[in-house]
Amino acid sequence: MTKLVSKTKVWKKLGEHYKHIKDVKMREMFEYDEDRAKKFTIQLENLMLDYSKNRINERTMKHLFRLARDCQLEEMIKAMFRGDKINTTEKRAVLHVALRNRANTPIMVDGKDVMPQINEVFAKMRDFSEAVRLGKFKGHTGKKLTNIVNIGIGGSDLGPVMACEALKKYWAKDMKCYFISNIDGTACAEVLNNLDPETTLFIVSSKTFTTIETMTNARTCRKWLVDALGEHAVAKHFVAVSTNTKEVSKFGINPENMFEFWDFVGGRYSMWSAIGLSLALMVGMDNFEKMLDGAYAMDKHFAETDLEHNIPVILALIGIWYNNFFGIKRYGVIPYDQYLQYLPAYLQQLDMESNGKFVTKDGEVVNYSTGPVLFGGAGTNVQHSFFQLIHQGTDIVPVDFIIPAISHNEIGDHHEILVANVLAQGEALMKGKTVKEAAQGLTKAGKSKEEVKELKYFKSFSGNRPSNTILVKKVDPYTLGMLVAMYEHKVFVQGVIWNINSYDQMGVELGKQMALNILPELQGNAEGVSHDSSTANLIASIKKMRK
Ligand code: G6Q
Repeated sequence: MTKLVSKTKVWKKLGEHYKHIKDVKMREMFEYDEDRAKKFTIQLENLMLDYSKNRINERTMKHLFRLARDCQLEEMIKAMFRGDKINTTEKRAVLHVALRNRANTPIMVDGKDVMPQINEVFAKMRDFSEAVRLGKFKGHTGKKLTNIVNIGIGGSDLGPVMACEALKKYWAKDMKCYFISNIDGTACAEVLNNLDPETTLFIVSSKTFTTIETMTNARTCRKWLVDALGEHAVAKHFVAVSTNTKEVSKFGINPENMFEFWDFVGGRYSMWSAIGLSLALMVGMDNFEKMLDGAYAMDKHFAETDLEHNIPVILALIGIWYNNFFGIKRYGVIPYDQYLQYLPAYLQQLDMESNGKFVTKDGEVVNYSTGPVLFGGAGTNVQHSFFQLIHQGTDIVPVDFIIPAISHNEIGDHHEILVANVLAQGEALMKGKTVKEAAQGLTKAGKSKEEVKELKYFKSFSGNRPSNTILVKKVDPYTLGMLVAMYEHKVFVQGVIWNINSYDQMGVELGKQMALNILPELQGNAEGVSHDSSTANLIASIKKMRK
């Protein structure tokens, strides 16, 4: 039996329903229904989702919940939390939720409870991070380790980068953290230039411990340290986070200084594991655990709340509505909080690597679009760059606005201005400005009749552009945990509906393999690798320029 969701009855119903709603203005829906905001707002503790500024009505949501049920979403949620091997291509459980299973109830994989090993690693992270923070675990020359450098890429980088920045206010005052990810030597050079080897601790974060970028960067950093302090210094300045003990030892890191994680934690879902060691060092294990508590609250909400009141489910279904029925294949995330500036980059990997798939779990090519292009940046900055297109471009771009009610830095009226802006953006996108209103505005501003005629179209806004507003009290560790878990589950729900495996990433492999073929050619000792004429010409030109 085919598992193409596009062949279901409810999919067709949604298609029919789309025809009725596509020309309806949200502005009018708000005018006709005083309770609209109330109806389409949902709150979990200090996180509130207002999804009323979407091109939906109650019927839309009813059909979408039916769609979710028909796709066995409720069963699939249970399967993930139970530890079933829902990563079908790699035959793995998907258990980032076990890392924040604060109730510590057993979760079984292959007949074994995974919780004891998770707790053991957290205890080791606590001991180590406290020892470093208190200056008990010192560098080779007896100095306190105050510079933390995480070496990792993709899922072993983006989470720690994002979370460390998000929780900067909680950093130990005398410590700083740095991230080296790109293979470009500049990434290493620019970090190492500023550091003193005696006070620097490197964390080599790599699930496989074979990733070329990370291992090359790690070797460069190792050499830098050994050149300054000698071979014996490595034990005090290098730790590893990995699943691969053998490779860690080979690199010269004592397995005692290795923090383990497991196959059931996907790279882009791993910031909750020891991959978050840089964060634990910077903010302390208590704060790290508060982040886990927040994620756990969202997990419980996701697993235990009916679909109609379930925040990640609602976000996911609205995304499907735009993607598959309006044909909108892009989506923006705009946090109005400087500390969350790297959240869009983090979510870009989470969403696009998880749901950028064209084959269903059953190996059938889909005939509907799956994951959208996700982009974003911090507000208000983005208002001064790509928001022009979001307001007046020909393409509709649904956005999520994220805003904390309270700032960590209440300086003058900065935060009030920030909040006023995010609210104004949502309202402006929804309402727009008709040509008539634009003309009236110009007349009121004293423009001549000719000027009004000339400018009224340029000054008009079609409106009816959707946004979600996610309001939180403050960006603290708990809230960050809630927010990230919310998006993880949203991605899960969409993957279930599209019937794709959100937990592999085979699409990144082809380019990697081809790079391995090209490398010896650039180094001048290649034999008979054939390329298209463009690639061959580029290789030749690079060699020529270097001469
Ligand atoms: C994430 C991906 C990918 C991965 C990196 C780093 O889900 O699998 O981004 O995290 O390729 O891999 P290693 O941790 O094995 O170095």
